[in-house]
Amino acid sequence: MTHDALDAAAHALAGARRVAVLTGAGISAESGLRTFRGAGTPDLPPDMQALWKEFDPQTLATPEAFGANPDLVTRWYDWRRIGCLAAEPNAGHLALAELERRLASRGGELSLLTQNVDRLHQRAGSTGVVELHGTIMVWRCTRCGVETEPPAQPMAEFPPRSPCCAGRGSLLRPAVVWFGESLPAAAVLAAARAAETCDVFLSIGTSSVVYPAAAFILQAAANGAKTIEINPEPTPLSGRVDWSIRAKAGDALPRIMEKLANPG
Ligand code: BJW
Repeated sequence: MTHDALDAAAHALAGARRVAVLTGAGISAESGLRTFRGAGTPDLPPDMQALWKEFDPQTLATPEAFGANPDLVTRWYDWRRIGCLAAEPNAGHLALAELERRLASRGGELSLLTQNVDRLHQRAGSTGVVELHGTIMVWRCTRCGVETEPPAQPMAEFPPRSPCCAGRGSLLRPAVVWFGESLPAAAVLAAARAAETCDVFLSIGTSSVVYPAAAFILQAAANGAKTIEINPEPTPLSGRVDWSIRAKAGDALPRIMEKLANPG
C-alpha cells in the first residue's frame, strides 16, 4: 500500500462534509466470510475460496433457481446465514463506523451503501446503512411478502414453509436481491442521492462488476466527487478513480483513521 494514496485519501476525507461509501464482500473477508469473486490466494483453504468458484450463481442466486429447486437454494442460504451470524465485524467495519461518528461530530454526513447481506456494518455501529442487495437475516413469504427474522439456529425444514400462508403452499425465501431482480427502490434512490451530493466517494472491497451498484462511483465522479478505491486487486473501475489503494480494507481503513486523527 503506498503512503501517497493513503495520504491523499486521508486529506480528501479531512476536507469533506459529505462522504459516500460503497462496500462489497471484500470488507467482510477479514471476518471470515467468503467473497463471490476475486483472485484469492492459492494458500487459502478450499472452504475460503470465492463462492462462485465452488458454486454456480445460476443455480443458486436467481429467482429461476429458487423456483426450480427451493430445497437446494434455501439450504444454501441458511448455511450462509448461520455463517454470517457467527462472524464478527472486523477493523474495516469498525473504522467506517468511527468515520461516520467523526463526520457527524463536525456537521458532516456519511452514507454507507452496502452490497453485503451480512449486517456486519450495523453490528459494528454504523447507522442508516443502505442495503442495496437486501439482507440474508430477513426472510419473506413468497405469497404475501410478510418478513420474518429466523432464529439464530439452522432452520428446521427445507424449503421453509411460510408461517403466515403455509396452508396455501407458500414458502420463505431470503430477502436478498438475486440476479435479474430489481434492487429496493428506496435503496437505489438513497444511493443515487448520496452519489450526486458527496464530496468523496469510497469504494471498498467490491469487484465492481455487478450493476447498478458499480455505477454509483461513476455517477459521483461525474458530479465532481473525489473517488477512492480500496481493494488488494485491480477492478474494471481502478483506472477511473482518483486514488487506488491496493490493500485489505482492515489494514487501510484504520491507517486512514489514524492519519485523520493525527494529521501531519
Ligand atoms: C477485498 C479483500 C479485503 C478481497 N479488503 N477487498 C449493466 C451491465 C451488465 C449487466 C447488468 C447491467 N445492469 C444490470 C445487469 C444485470 C446484473 C449484473 O450486474 N450482472 C453482471 C454480473 C454482468 N444485475 C442485476 O441483475 C441486478 N438487478 C438489476 O439490475 O435489476 C434491473 C434489471 C433486471 C433485469 C434485467 C436487467 C436489469 C441485481 C444484482 C443482484 C446481485 N446479487 C448478488 C447475490 C446477493 C445475495 C447473496 O448474497 O447471495 O449480490 S451476486 C453477488 O455479487 C452479491 C454481491 O452483493 C454482488 C457484488 O459482489 P461484490 O460485493 O463486489 O463481491 P465480489 O466477490 O465480486 O468482490 C469482492 C472483492 O473484494 C474482490 O475484488 C476482491 O479483490 C476484494 N477483496 N479481500 C478489501 N480484505
